[in-house]
Amino acid sequence: MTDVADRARAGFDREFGGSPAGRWAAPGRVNLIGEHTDYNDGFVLPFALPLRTVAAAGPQDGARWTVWSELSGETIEFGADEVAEPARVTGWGAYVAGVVWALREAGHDVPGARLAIASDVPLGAGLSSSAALEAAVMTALVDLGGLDLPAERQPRLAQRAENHYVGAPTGIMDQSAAIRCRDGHALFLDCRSEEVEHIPFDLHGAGLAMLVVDSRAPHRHADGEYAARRRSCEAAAAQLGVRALRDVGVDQLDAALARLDDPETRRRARHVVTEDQRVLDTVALLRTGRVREIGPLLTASHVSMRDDFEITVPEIDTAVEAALEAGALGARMTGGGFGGCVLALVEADAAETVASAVAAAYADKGFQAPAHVTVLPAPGATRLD
Ligand code: GAF
Repeated sequence: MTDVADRARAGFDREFGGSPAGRWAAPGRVNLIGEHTDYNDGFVLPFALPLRTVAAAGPQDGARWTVWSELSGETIEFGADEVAEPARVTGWGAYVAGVVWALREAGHDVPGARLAIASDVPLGAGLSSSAALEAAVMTALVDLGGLDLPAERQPRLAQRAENHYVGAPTGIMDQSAAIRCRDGHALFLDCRSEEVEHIPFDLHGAGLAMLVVDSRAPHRHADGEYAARRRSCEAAAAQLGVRALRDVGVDQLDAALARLDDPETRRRARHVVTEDQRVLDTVALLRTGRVREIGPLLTASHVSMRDDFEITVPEIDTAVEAALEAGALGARMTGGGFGGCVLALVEADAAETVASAVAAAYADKGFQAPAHVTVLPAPGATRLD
């Protein structure tokens, strides 16, 4: 397949004629650690993937947007009416229309545009293809229109597009990763203040590799379960009289849990509070270059997601167990759960052995064969030309 940026340009030329004014790329992400902490005002540590979505864009008169996507092969068109209120555009176009809606809601004079979208970020694998699309479109429109919207304020608007236009109650992690990540670094984000610190994450220098295994597990009611987890966390915070679970420290955890009478709510709260601490511990190790030592934190995060937050599925648990048995230093599911990908931190020369062990464990259980790739932290959204 040709390069994704070339495909976006070719799509623009074929659909609209001529050259785009520019091309903007935004990546998919994996989350190193800090799962379901973002909507609890907590901490996350994602990094960008080398897999990207590219928008080739050019101006169009008036408040009109025409968008071609290579994934569906369709061209859709919408105007001011469709972005006056949420959910008027549906399907993949909702992510694009949602960005226009959120920008306009925030008072920006969004330029009419033609956009051709191509992507290497697989859909449905939990690698945030939707945030990559939102970020590519947002950065394109901001630049085309010369809008006064610095990168640090863009994730909140992209999240609003997803929450209110598309209707998915996600946190701010994925949009932040797509927009704010840096090459070679993980993004340590405080989801309350939106302050970031770029944490060097030199896998290569440590003789390590990050294996990403696509579990290929069918998503089982992921949307409803995600919303239910969010409600449990909000209920726990309300019962504890705090703004969000972020305000409960691990040293206060036992006392806090004793005040929650529902066992399920207790488990959900314990995951979030301990997960925030695991992010802080991971950051502390990475700040001093102790990459190898983060493995047990990754595995502890998985156990917490499996037993307390209850968002893993058999394929995912099988992949984690097989990776650890084959010598991974740590392994965990990454992303919202109920499918998606597993991360395994491995010695650089052991990646293929670990991947084969996961594939063998899958075959034993009769699961659909997994896919795998090794990745290094890549840059966030950028203008290509
Ligand atoms: C999904 C959501 F989009 C994120 O906001 C985050 O909550 C994640 O699940 C879980 O950590 O990717």
